[in-house]
Amino acid sequence: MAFREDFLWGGATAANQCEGAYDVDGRGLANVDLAPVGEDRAAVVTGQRKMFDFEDGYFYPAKEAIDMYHHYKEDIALFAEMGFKTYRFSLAWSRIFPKGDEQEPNEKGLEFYDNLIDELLKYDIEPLVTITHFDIPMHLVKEYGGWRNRKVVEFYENLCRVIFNRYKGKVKYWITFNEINMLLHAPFMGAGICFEEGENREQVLYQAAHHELLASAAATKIAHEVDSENMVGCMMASGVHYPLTPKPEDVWGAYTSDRDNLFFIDVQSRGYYPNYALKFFERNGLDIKITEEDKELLRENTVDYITFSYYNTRVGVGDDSNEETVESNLFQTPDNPYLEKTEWGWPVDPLGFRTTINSIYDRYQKPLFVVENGLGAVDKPDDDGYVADDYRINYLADHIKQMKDAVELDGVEMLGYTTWGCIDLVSAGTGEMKKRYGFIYVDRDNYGNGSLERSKKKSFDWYKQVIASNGEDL
Ligand code: BGP
Repeated sequence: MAFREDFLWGGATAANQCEGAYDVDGRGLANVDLAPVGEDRAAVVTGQRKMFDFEDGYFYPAKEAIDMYHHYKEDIALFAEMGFKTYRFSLAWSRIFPKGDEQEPNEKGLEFYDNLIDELLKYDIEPLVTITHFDIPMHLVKEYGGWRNRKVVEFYENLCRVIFNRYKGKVKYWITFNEINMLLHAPFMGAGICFEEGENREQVLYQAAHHELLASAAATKIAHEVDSENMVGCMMASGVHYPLTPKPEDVWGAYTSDRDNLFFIDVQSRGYYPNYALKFFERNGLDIKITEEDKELLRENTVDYITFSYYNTRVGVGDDSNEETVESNLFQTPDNPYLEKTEWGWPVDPLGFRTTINSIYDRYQKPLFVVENGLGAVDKPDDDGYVADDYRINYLADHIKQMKDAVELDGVEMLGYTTWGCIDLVSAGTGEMKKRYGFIYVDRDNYGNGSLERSKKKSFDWYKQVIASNGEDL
């Protein structure tokens, strides 16, 4: 058997993409509520277009999403039926601290997570909790400038103290920031940052990055103090870069692009800023405020395990290249003609998954946990409402095979695997509902029409069998 007996099979979601109920039970407004579906979304999530309140003429999908807030029992029952060993979800910060800077949390918001966690435990499903998945209370964005402000580290610590104490003995696996490296690509979504005219973007971004790294180390410290059983992980959007050609400049370009992605994990896993980053700051005249105490905090509080999302690989080129790029998952990358693409133009690369897993494991030698992988596709229910999603089954089977090789043939230590969007939800990149990842179909369209009824797709039974056979029966 390739996978360990207690391998954690399951699925993953994020609060703002599924919960809805954006203003229920005292929840405050969050950055992610304000990302509309459609063309302007990209400008908003990247911080180029300020949207600090709902505006007419836009549809904001996170407001209701798939209303998991009111459907969680039904949804968890379906996860249990598939045999989930774990379920990865995130806490909406603004449910717990509606403004972010209060002293006392919102009891009603916490109650929702109490119930959700108890419901999971009822079925022996291990909660895997992302503390922040692209969300920050809007009050912290408006009043403090989001993660550019060091004060936000304290507010995040307050949040951590509350949840680690409250869920002590119930939740063991934590993730501090979803895809922390996305801060560089989608600053508003990743860190509540909008740019002012003429600002030095890199200065702002790397200072905010330092604050998130500090907050992550502080969270790790608090988690271990509250309960030594706690396991705290970091999380990156992964995918190795292949050189466009064997030309040394392209190879170097691919190498450094990988390193740009790994920068955050380097700090979280090793506990210090790598020299290449310090040199980069120096060369570009960036003045990143890092105190001696900060260095100590980072050094003493490295993560216990490493998690990542994997959707595709990318292509790296030399600085001198004029190669055209295409957009894929908010990254700009030259096309890889050897790979098939999804309906949204994302390359499909199962072997690249094995390469990526190995490259991360080689570098850190810590247990890995794949917490996102999956295929975003348009599903067409037949007359009976059934979705025969063989394309999704094939995609996942091909990727799981490669993960299996990484474990069985390469000896990578792997804790678990959660597919992204185990139930259909709102897409982070586009805000669309029609970009579906789930084993469970949700009747809802891009603009909020539909009954919200849940139904099993073909992949539901397939994944059930994968879990029951511990990954043998693909
Ligand atoms: C990751 C995010 C998720 C998720 C996924 C799929 O970057 O962590 O939140 O949505 O990508 O992306 P998309 O929803 O754009 O298809």
